[in-house]
Amino acid sequence: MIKYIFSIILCAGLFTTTYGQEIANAQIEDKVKTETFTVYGNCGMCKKTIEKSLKNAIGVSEASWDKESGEMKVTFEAKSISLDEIKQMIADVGYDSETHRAKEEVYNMLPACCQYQRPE
Ligand SMILES: [Cu+2]
Repeated sequence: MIKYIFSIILCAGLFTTTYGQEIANAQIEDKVKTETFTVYGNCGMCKKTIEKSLKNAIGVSEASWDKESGEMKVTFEAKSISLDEIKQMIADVGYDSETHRAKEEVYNMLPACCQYQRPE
């Protein structure tokens, strides 16, 4: 009888662990995000600079900027990098977003053709 009860407990324990693991895995997958936001810029050269700024960013698997719409699309792992950090990396190479502004001196170092109209 004791053996019987023990095996039931063991089974329940095993089930809970497997189930818990599955939930954990699903949560990790959930954390691969794709976010879209505006980055101000002008031309194809801006595109290169903006996209290159995230090339070596750990956790970023895809980054593309559209020069017509100014739309930046980034796919990243939320456990490795935050949207905030991503926007900061873009600002660090001279490009503004709605929430992160590039430093004046970095902006001024952009080639003349890339000196886009900055948002207020
Ligand atoms: Cu440009």
